[in-house]
Parts: sequence; C-alpha cells; structure tokens
Amino acid sequence: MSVTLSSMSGVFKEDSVNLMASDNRSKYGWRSQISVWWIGAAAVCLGFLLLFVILGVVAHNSRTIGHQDSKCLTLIYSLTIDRNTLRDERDQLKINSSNLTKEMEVLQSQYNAMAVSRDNLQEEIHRLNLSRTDKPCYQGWKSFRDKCYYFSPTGVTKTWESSRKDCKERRADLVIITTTEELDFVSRTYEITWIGLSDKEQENKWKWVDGTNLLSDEFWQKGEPNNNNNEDCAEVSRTAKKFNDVPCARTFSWVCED
Ligand SMILES: [Ca+2]
Ligand SMILES: [Ca+2]
Ligand SMILES: [Ca+2]
Repeated sequence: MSVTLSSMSGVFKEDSVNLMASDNRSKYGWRSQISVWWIGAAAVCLGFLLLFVILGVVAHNSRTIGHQDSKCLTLIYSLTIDRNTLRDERDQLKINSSNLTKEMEVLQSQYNAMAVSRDNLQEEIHRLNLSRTDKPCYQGWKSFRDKCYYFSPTGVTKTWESSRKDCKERRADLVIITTTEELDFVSRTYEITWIGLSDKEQENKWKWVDGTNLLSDEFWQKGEPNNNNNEDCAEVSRTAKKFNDVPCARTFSWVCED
C-alpha cells in the first residue's frame, strides 16, 4: 500500500514535472515563434529590397547600354560616310595621277624632241661659225667670211669691162653678190661700185661673171633694171644698197672677189 502510494506519489510528481515543463515549453515557444516570424519578415523585406536594387541597376544599365549603342551606331554611320568619301577622293587622286603621268610623258617626249633639235642647231651654229672664219687674204685684200675682196683705189674709176680686166689680172673677177651681208659689205665703201652682173649677152637676161643666172630680183632698186639708154651693167650704191643697171661705159669704183 505504501509502495502504491509512493508510486502514485511518484506518478503525481512526474506528472507535475511534465505539466510544468509543458507550461514552460508553451511560454518559451510563443516567444521563439515571434522571433522566427520577425526574422523571416526581415529576410523577406531584405530580399525584396535587394531585388528592387538589382532591378534598378539592371534597368539603369539597360538604358545606359541602349544610349551607348545609339551613339555607337551614329559614330559607325559617320565613319562609314567618311570612309566612302576618302575612297572617292583616293579614286579621283588615282585618276589625276594617271592623267598627270600621261601629260608628263607627252612633255618628256616633246622635251626630248626639242633637245635633239637644240643639239642639231648647236652643231649647225658651230659649223657656221667655222665657215665664217675669215679667210687669209693677200696684202691689200679684205677678208669677209670665207672670201677675199679687192677694193679699187680711192679716187680711181674705170668702165665695167676695164674694172673686170683689173680683177682678172689679180686672178679674180668682179664680185658676185649672193647674200644681204655680202651686199652690205661691198656697198659700204664707195658711193657707186661695179659688180659682176650684166645682160650684155642677152637683153634683160642678167648673168654673173661666172656664167650663172641672177636667181632673184630682191636686190634690184625699185623700178630697176629699166635699161634706160641701153643699160647692160649693174652697180650698187652706198645709199640704196640695191642693184641698178647703168651704161657699161660709165666709170665707177669696183670690187674684185677671190
Ligand atoms: Ca660673192
Ligand atoms: Ca640692159
Ligand atoms: Ca637703170
């Protein structure tokens, strides 16, 4: 009986202890659940806040990237236009360069031709200078170009035939004038000078003393030869520096040519 009571007492104590423990668990469980709830709520809030922050950053970056993409496209378009413009300018420069090259080749060809012509002219000038070298002449004769000339003594005059005879005695003949320079050289000394030209053999068929025909009328004075009073011999005057036919019997100075 006492054991039973003790046992019962023990059961009672044990139940009391369990009841107290249960009471305590109930008290502390509510506090724990509230704490968990607050922590969970805070975590959720933090989660949402973090999500909003991430979404904001993403949206901002998207706008920035979009803006940068637009600027890049504009820059690419501008660079493409510049590249095309540079290509056009390069092509035009190639065309200009080609044209300039052709013009340079033409100019070079013309220059070469002119250089050849210049060299030929220089050779001709050199040859003419050599031919202009005065010929050595006997004493009393004058040298002009490659010929020698004898001028009759001052104050002495002869007919055309006598003048020619004098020249032949000097192994020469009356002067034959073939150039303007020779005409000027011969005519400058005396007022009137006999030259080796006549139409004694056939009227108006003027021949030089070497038998050659007068080839040009350029040296006659205006209106000459007029054969006035049978003029068959030619003279040159210092003032006119041109030919004139006069009677052969007149007397003038004379010039011989060797
Ligand atoms: Ca001559
Ligand atoms: Ca005549
Ligand atoms: Ca005359």
